[in-house]
Amino acid sequence: MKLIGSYTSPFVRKISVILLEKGITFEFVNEQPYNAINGVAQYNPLGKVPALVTDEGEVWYDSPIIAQYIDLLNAEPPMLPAEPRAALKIRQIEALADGIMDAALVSVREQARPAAQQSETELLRQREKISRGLDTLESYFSDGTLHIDEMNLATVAIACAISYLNFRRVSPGWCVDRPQLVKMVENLFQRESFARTEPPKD
Ligand SMILES: N[C@@H](CCC(=O)N[C@@H](CS)C(=O)NCC(=O)O)C(=O)O
Repeated sequence: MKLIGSYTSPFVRKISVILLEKGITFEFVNEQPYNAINGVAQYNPLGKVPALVTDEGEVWYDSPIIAQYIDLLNAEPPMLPAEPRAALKIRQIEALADGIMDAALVSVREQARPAAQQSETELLRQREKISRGLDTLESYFSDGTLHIDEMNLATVAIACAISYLNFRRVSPGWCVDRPQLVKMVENLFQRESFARTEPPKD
């Protein structure tokens, strides 16, 4: 199976981590979706990574669908609970973590524009999404929805989102007053799957 992606994308990292944790062999095809010329659209008409190509030639996108496809392969450990409603909750938290990645990505793209064209209002809007999202994630540890020593689709997605905030220096104070999030991601960052997928330094 082939994973089409870039080494800096948090969405791609989520999928790489899941494949590594499950011991599923894959070939990484490095594509830069923001380059003027790139090969991503032949896999995903939206021109976004990740895309997954199976050995049978079937193509899956976007990252939540790829994660669900991988879980159907029944390789251990499962990333979703067996009970459908509990699984739906984990997938909702994955969506929240993905939304934080989206907001961080928009911020990074906005800040890459010439200073005179950047919108402070837009940057603030994105920062607020990230902040509200992180507060909600912290509350899931306080109310027992998530546990700091747990690895599932939600916690992997959260760790990838937070690692991207660190990598791009978006919301650098994210860890203030969110002690359980800090502990959870520190646990996951120690795993080989995270060490092997660390984004390259610019
Ligand atoms: N919802 C998508 C988001 C993927 C995404 O935004 N990927 C970025 C890289 S981090 C991308 O390929 N952007 C290219 C573009 O927007 O044209 C997913 O979960 O896979």
